[in-house]
Amino acid sequence: MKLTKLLGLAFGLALGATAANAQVTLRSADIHPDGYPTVDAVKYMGELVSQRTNGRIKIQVMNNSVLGGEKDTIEQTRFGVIDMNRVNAAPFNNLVPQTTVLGLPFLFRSTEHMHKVVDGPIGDEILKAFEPHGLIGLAYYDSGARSFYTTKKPITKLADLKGMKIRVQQSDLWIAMMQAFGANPTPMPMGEVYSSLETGVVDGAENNWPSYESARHYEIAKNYTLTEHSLNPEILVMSKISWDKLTPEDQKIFRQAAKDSVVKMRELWTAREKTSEAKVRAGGANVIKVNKDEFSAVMKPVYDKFVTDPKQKALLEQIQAVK
Ligand code: BDP
Repeated sequence: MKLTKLLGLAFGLALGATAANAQVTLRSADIHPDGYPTVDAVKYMGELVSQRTNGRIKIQVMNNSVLGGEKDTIEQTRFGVIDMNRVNAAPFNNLVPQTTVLGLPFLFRSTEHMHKVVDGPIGDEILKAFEPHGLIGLAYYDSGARSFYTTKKPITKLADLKGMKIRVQQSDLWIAMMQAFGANPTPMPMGEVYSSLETGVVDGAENNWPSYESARHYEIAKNYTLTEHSLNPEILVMSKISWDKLTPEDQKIFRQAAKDSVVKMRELWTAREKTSEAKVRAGGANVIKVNKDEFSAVMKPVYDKFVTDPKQKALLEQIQAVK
């Protein structure tokens, strides 16, 4: 063998060795502040990945919307600018229509029902549907029940929503849902909601206890009406571009660590729902109970609009059949 060839071989080996031992840090986006359960769950996943790859791969959670609103970070994740992203299911609806069923109003009977669906074959099928769109679906995280909150007029019955300007997530499903409730939907990213409530651009919004609290919306929108109209989960995804750079062994480690982080997330979530509720009540929130049947009774147009093709119908029926 010629010396140059030998040298080349040695160089190649050295490169290979460095590549295998090299440290990689993957960036994961989240809009929530420090200490929010989704942020801590992905950090926990990062610890597991780091342990299981002997420190070769780390995950850095870039939260607090530093990488942008959810719609924008989803695009950046598809193009590999961001490696991972924890986003609510809603901003995925227009891109991955299979996610739409998860947000349908009054669909899940309970958190247990939702868990059974996302933990089983239906959940897997929906996660697989991300791949043609440049994303790898890794896990579902809890997001509790979403309820309305308003700055001025409290919602005590369905008729109160008539004509109210309500902020929604950027999803056609959510726009249609608000219209069916009789409200005037205003889609915008979460980061703009506080000032929109403050300046009267919107009369209200809707979210779970922890977001209502952590985004400090309860300070300006004091009426929290327990409609609990959706249990739409959070979804953790990875850029397919970043995914394809992992070895099959590392991909397995990622899948397992994501799965393990779900267990952690559920513990964190249950605790946080309680502390957030206590905090907003202590902060003077006016918590209102309503007759939920009155609200669910007007949701048929939403189902008619979004559960149209046979595949969506089958998916919905499977979800409803889960005991
Ligand atoms: C929160 C979700 C977050 C969404 C936010 C919203 O955790 O991903 O961005 O709602 O309403 O519950 O935009």
